[in-house]
Amino acid sequence: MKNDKALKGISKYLSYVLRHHPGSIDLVLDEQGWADIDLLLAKCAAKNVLLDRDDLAQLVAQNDKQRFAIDTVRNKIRANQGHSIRIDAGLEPEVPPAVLYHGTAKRFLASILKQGLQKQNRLHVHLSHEMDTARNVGTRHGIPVVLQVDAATMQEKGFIFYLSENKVWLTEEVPAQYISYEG
Ligand code: HQG
Repeated sequence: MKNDKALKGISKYLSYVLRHHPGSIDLVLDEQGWADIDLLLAKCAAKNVLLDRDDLAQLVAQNDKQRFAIDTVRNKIRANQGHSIRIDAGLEPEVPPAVLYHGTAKRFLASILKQGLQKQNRLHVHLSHEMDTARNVGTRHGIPVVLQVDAATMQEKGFIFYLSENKVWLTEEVPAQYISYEG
């Protein structure tokens, strides 16, 4: 069993590898973003990152945001969302709540209100059902601002929303006319 601090380190490392840079440890993901667990552990070991299957099981079970999933036969692991590399997570369109939130930093506000929310390096714009979650995401970037997204109207107009396994709402972009904020 690893302690919380060690698990957080592993979570960050595996987020980096499984969402953005599998090539950094010479790993190849399949089209759905899955990594073979034995291969992943061997490649991590080659970089002196020592993990075993129990660590991964603990990580999946205890991760605060359910960032990772292990397949039913326990051979493969993947990140649930947040990728910059192109993978097909097999997400089906879902009807979003009428309002979704996006947390960002104050310094991005002018640009966002002009250009809308862009997915930047990731595959999607990330939105959340809860304002508090959005505020925490914003804090990662600086002084937080929570934007309100009129998801109901977007959906009516044909924008597609997905819900990741760990309950993050995802969409391609949010044009500025659907964004509002207080303050
Ligand atoms: C901003 C975490 C200027 C956008 C979280 C954000 C999330 C613009 C930043 C997940 C812009 C991109 C993703 C525009 C968007 N002009 N800035 N037109 N459009 N931005 O990290 O949503 O802990 O790629 O507001 O919980 O912050 O890693 O996206 O500030 O779900 O599991 O560009 O990462 O999950 O930043 O975070 P990011 P995000 P984990």
